[in-house]
Amino acid sequence: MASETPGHETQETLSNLLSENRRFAPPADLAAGANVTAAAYEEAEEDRLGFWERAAERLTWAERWDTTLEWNPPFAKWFVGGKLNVAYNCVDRHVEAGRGDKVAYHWEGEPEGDSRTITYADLQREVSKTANALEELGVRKGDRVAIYMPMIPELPISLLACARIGAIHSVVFGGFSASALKSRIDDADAKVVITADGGYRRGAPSALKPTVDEAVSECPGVEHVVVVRRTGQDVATTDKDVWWHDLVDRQSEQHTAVPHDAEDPLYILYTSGTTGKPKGILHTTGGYLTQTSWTHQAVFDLKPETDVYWCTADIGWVTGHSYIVYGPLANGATSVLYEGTPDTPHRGRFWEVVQKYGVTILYTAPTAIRTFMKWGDDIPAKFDMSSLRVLGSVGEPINPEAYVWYREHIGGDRCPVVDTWWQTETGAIMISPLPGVTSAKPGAAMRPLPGIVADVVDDQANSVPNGGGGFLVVREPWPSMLRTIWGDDQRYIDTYWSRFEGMYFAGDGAKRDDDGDIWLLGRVDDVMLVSGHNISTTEVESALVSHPKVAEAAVVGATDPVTGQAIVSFVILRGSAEESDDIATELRTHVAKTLGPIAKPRQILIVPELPKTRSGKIMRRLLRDVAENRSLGDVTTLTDSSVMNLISDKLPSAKSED
Ligand code: 6R9
Repeated sequence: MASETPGHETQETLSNLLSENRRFAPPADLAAGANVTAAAYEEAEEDRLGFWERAAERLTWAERWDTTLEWNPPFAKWFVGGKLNVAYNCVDRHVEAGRGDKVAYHWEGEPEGDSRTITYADLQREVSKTANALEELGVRKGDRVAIYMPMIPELPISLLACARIGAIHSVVFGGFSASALKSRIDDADAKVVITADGGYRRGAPSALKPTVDEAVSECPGVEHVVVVRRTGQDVATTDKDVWWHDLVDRQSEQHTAVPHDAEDPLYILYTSGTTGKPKGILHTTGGYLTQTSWTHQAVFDLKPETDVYWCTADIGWVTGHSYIVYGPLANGATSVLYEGTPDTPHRGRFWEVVQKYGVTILYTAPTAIRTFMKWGDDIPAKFDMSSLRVLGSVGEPINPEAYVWYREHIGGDRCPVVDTWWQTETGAIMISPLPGVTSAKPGAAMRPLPGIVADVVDDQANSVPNGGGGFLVVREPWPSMLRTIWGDDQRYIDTYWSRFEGMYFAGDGAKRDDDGDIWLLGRVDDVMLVSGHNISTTEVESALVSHPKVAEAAVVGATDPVTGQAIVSFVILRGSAEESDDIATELRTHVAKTLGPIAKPRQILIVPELPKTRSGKIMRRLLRDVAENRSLGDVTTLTDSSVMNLISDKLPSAKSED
């Protein structure tokens, strides 16, 4: 029994309130021809390192490694002594194998009709030219290159050109401010920046270059700025600028890809974390490519000859690095690369793209799925999406209701949905169903992938029994793990390896259900302490989203004189639902019935939007400020800071009952 005293130490680490009985078995034909079967779990169990060695053998190595893993906790080296070139593995080897005419990317610009087809042979030419161009600018192995671009083909080409010469790329999402860009350029000490005049965003050209100029004016270490002409808008130029077309177009199409060490750095990607200065997550070469490519063909059952794969993330996020660029290209996949947003020029744009290219595998985020639910079932129903066969989700816990909607309205009730848990830090998928093996439960990430040793522990670092909740940890090193935080080993140790002795602490809460399957419960910083019970935001949000009138919900704990913290909910209604006086009561009763009275929200606020980061994660910290009537904290990573005004305006009408 948990203590009833607010703020007091409790027995239970995290409550397990939600129960879910639906299960979806893999489709028989998919299971029969699946790339990975249940045997993989046993193989990895018997010989974990041997399992990863076989995964690494899917790549082409110039020199084989001599030691699979060197583990000086918490510093790992994988495939020590091995040499390979990532760009060669992603591009050249497919051309050499006679697949040069195969499409690598169907690129779709935001303006309708603006598209390009890029084959593996095209990619080889473009990457080679770009590698030559960077070398002409003086970029050498180990140098850092900052990349700040829209979702155009030159973006993956730039990543691969850096990888080819062994320069370390640092992609900064094209929506970030000049100061965010400057601090990232500074931290990595980048000498070249690659950007564009602008990109298309919601139907209009949106400038990027002025932001770069502002940032670079305070970064004396930057020697050159390479600018792609995308929108053709007027741009001011500086003496560091060179147009991509002037520089790259005249380069030779030949470039020798020299092999790099398996542990040479591949890239830095900054994650903001909850507080303080962004962390430069460092990924290296051999282990990263091994795990991204293995997971990509396992989790999505990719058949490179026939599948058309589309990950809707931005390459500015890790999902784009691992599952638009490195994983799919290493596997010789054909992918869709889309520049724009889901509602431009209309709300059926994604489904139109699925229909146009015959997309078979779709990988998107819960925030997008809940938005589509809100817009209504009739929109996807207008398109032919019978080509789809596997659906994926990433970025946040997917509420069971959103999962079931995705399965039914996008997947036509025939496609398995894989809920993939991982992080910038993990580099690749860690916990996920396998579409040909797992009987998946809506809302559960299910089991660690073969070769991954993840666990849920209590605050004493003991594994929780089935039915218990706690902290998600990883007990053994994995090939694509971050190697450190760029320039700050101590912060790496403190952030990830100090909470629990000898374990990687992910910062997420999780539970193990009665079958031992894993459910993610949100960031532990967001957990609410109500009358001595630790309640996850995810479970209350999922209960709200299971009400037919609710499209999206975010909950936070606000200080309460009686219960320590009380649950305050922010709710977006579905397109068809009317806001009525009784709705708050109806929803509070619904949550109490679904999860028990302890989880009943004190307040329900109906809002038009929720504050989200640019990768679509809900920023509960800002909602806590609203719920506790504080002035707002840092809003710079919000997609749209005006949503906070819309939400604050709702506060006086907040309904508090009982
Ligand atoms: C890939 C990515 C990582 C955080 C992670 C967790 C949340 C991601 C999830 C999920 C529940 C999933 N997260 N996938 N939570 N279920 N399937 O998103 O990386 O941007 O670094 O975020 O996202 O909280 O810790 P990143």
